[in-house]
Amino acid sequence: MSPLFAPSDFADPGHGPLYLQLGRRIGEAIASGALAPGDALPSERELAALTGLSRVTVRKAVAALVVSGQLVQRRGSGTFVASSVEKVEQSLSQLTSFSEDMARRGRKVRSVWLERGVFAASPEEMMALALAAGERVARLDRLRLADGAPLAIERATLAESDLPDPGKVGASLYAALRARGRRPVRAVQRISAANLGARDAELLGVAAGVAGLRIERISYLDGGRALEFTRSVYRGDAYDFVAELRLPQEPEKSDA
Ligand code: 16G
Repeated sequence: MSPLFAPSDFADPGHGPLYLQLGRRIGEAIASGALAPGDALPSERELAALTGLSRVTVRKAVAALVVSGQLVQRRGSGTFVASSVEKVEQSLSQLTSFSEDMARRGRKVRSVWLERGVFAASPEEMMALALAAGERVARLDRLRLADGAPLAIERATLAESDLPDPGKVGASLYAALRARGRRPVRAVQRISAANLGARDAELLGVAAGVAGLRIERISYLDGGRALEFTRSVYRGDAYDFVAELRLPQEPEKSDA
């Protein structure tokens, strides 16, 4: 890797501040594949020695690439080239599950359970699911991966009466609900921008503070009752949500 960081070209002030020159060189190495996703970057001290630049300059260059999402820092183990993910184009007009969406694309789903159990409902959960006082809820928090790449963290809540034993849910929540005769038929989804906090970013394999999408879904049963309240954080670089828009129907003009 060392020829990438040979000191010779860094002295030319015509190429802008030194930290930008180094950042550019690392960015180019990632773009050309000379540095592959998951590769470890030399330590700050090693980079300074290889390039002849000061550690302050090296630190500034690395920090800028972490903020732009090209590098990730893992506490205690160093700095790595961020894993690139294939973008998922997701329609906003179909009520589908993560498992169905990925199966349709031929991608292999895996989930890591972060929390699963029955708890007292929070005021927000009570409101969203229109629960009676004292009703308990099943919570299922998962990190969701496709072909090994973490894409989203989903935190689902349902009334305990709709899902008394969350421990029995297997790979798909919607499959488990269907098996209980509770299939959501309609959902309202709210999407907003979010900068990822440290814990969510670490789970998703990106730098803290990078852009993500916060999604809230309330899904309803045939009859109109709210069934599922899910708060998710999606990787901003992994998803394109697509909505089809049509002209509103003009009211018919009468000749009178
Ligand atoms: C989707 C839904 C989520 C639902 C999950 C079920 C969004 C933003 N979220 O990811 O609300 O709980 O599917 O997936 O679309 P599963 O059946 O694979 O567990």
